[in-house]
Amino acid sequence: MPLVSAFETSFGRETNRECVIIEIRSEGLIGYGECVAARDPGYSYETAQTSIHVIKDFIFPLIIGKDIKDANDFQNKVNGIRGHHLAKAGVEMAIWDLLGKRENKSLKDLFGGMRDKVEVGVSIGIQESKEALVKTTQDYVNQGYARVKIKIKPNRDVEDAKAVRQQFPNLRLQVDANSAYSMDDAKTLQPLDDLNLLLIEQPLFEDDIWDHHKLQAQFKTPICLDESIITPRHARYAIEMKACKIINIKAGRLGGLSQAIQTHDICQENNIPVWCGGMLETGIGRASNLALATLSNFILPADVSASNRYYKKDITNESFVLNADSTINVPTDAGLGVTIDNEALKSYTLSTIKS
Ligand code: OSB
Ligand code: MG
Repeated sequence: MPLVSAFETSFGRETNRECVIIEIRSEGLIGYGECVAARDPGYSYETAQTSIHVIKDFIFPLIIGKDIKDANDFQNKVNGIRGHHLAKAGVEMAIWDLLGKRENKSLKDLFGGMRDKVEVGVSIGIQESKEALVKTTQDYVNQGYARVKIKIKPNRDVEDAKAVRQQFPNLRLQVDANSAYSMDDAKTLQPLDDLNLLLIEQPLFEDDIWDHHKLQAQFKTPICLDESIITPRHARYAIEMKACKIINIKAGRLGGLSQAIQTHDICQENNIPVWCGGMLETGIGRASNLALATLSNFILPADVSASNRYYKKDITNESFVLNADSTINVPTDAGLGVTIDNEALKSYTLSTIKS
């Protein structure tokens, strides 16, 4: 699916998104899920192709024709498959959609969510120049986004952030390094500490927690972990090690919505605020993110922007729009609460695999 604008991070540049959509049929109902793996192993070691392999050859054989009570039952069945959280989460999403449709309840209600709209922000990729970044930021601020995240990488960090801060003194602003720094070059980030940022997301290695602890001790700005938190246990480790003050929750990275909810709860018990991350999802994954972000400890704005920030034509009939108060409404229909635009889906489809 062609992105409306290319999305550049410290690990690469995406202009088209390869999406894996999962459809599960059960009891006369159809459930949809989205696996958020990308074409390339940049954010995660998983790719669209590895997720197809793992889902088809390992996950589906464990669940097809079996009675699955709920998401926990699903997690128990796939417990023997190590890693591959993005693949598992895509399938779990489809199961939640089915559960909601069977109970005639929205995911928000199944989760016990407490809001009907979610405060959101926009994630801006690395731009050609800091001038271009300021202009892009202005465009999104004009559209009504009240919180902006900018992607940074070495040599495109402090000056970029300063330029945006100078132009927008009161904007809620945060940065995301996607693991681009080592402890040595993280010293160059110190001036970020004076820019009144909401948080600095994942500066160090994707599998690190301990060095983030050391870095957090040197910053008054909260460090937020994304890539490093791959299970609820990792959230506990990070909290016990004081490696961060905020956690970004993505159901994909954590292996499913059930695991995302557990992580949310652990953070809440420890007074660590969370927010919902995004993976440039289609309308399917976006609906899932919005439902998740209705839980009470999702305190900071979500990386869930309006549909038109990502795709000209999405694969759901519903599109998500930004309200004047920088929120997006949470779907209320059963399950994910979205329907598939089959024509759009067909037009984008590269291959279909049936099990
Ligand atoms: O690190 O949060 C990230 C997109 C792809 C991979 C990693 C990340 C992101 C985003 C996009 O920041 C957020 C969005 O979906 O709007
Ligand atoms: Mg991130």
